[in-house]
Amino acid sequence: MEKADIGLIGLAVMGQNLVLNMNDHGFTVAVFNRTVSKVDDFLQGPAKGTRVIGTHSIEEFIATLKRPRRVMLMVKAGDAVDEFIEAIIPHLEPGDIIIDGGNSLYTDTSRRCEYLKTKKLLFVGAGISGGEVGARHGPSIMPGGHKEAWPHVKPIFTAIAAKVENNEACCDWVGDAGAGHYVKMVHNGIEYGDMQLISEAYSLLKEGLGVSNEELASIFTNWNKEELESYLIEITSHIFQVKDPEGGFLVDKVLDVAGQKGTGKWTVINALDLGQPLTLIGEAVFARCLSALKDERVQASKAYPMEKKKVSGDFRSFAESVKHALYASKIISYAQGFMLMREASKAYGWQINFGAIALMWRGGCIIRSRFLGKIKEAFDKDAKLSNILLDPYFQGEVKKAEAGWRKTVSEAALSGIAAPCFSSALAFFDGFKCQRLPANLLQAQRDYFGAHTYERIDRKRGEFFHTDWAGTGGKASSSTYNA
Ligand code: 2AM
Repeated sequence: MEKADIGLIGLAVMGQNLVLNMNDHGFTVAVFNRTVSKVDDFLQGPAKGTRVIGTHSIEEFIATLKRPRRVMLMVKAGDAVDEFIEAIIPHLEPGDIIIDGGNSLYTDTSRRCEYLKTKKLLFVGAGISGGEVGARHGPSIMPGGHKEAWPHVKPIFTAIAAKVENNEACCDWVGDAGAGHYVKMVHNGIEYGDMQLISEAYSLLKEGLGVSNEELASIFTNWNKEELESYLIEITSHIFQVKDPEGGFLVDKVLDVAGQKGTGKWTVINALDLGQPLTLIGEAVFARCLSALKDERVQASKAYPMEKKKVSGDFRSFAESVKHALYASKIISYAQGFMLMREASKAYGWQINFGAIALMWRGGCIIRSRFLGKIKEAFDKDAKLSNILLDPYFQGEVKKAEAGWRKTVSEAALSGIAAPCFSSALAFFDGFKCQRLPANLLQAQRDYFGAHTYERIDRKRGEFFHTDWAGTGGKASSSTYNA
């Protein structure tokens, strides 16, 4: 009997589509599922006429695999992954490989890596993005874990992944332990930021300038031919054109309450844990939270009525400014995202390959864009690049967009249109490029009430001083406060 190149457990849509994608690329795949009847449904349905091998027990499944055995799990994140790992371990031999392609939390992946090492098995946690269509025709795949497994997984993953210029696959080794699933989580966080930025541009054009849906579609179509070219800009231009069968445009009928499944939140929690200023994604998560307070917002809009004030300046030049604000803010968001991943790589000892991340996100996934090609180029030029904002190309881009960005943020403030991500991106930029922040005063306050000490600009770093500020002229007594 023909042996399978890889086995896949979990025949929900993502699993099925990955199997069909592997089959298209010449790999023989064995499949198994907890509810065994789904194996036959799959073989008689979507997999009919393919070389896919259906199996009806774990024993039969494992027996069909070539060695080293490659077992990919596409099951629900959480306990189901651990349960299947336990179920297959007794049937595996040292050097066999388990791949988790589900939406696992990176900390679980790191834990499983350590555990499976004790069993002499190799483990790969692969973040997979692109949804059902991506899985079928070319997803972005972000694998991490035990690097010894990579040569055995690489031919399959690079064959089925999305391809960009020069037929480069949107899949490369990310780093050790939970790095693959971590990078997928940050991808989702960045997606939150990109979507909110687009929504702020929409709001300023619509509320501030009174642009119609037809004009919005045309503006976004044009933006999609330039540096902002991306999947999200493209689908946005389509959304503006869709009519409601009951009349008018569908986008105008959609309730302004955004849901979330939590990956943005987890990214921001991790940024707080690592002390990284991931302000833009933070604002994007909070913007969704604010949108959910619909009833309170309706009440508050009556308490604070505001005369609708159009932004100043002509249509064309303001639309151009908004484009610049969107582009510059996007650069800030990615700079912050890469700062976070750099810190995670250091803190968790993961050896993350940053150029590879830009390549993996370049195609196949929701945030795919021309822009990520430029980030890839920046890391190709300088693999040790400390910050995207210090790359000469992006410096030039930010400088070109800066005036329009500032104009947009000030017009938003003057006309009372919320633009939290545009504004916080600018605040971050101004802080990041500021040689001397007012943190001297803040640290003085900390020393005043809490004797937290301070360093001096005229002494070497690491030397700490404390002053009895009240005793040297300050009026309030430090003993009054006990913060
Ligand atoms: P099922 O078809 O038997 O429900 C996505 O939900 C995939 O994960 C499906 O293949 C599903 O199997 C599987 N799955 C969900 N929960 C599971 C569990 N607790 N144990 C094993 N497989 C599970």
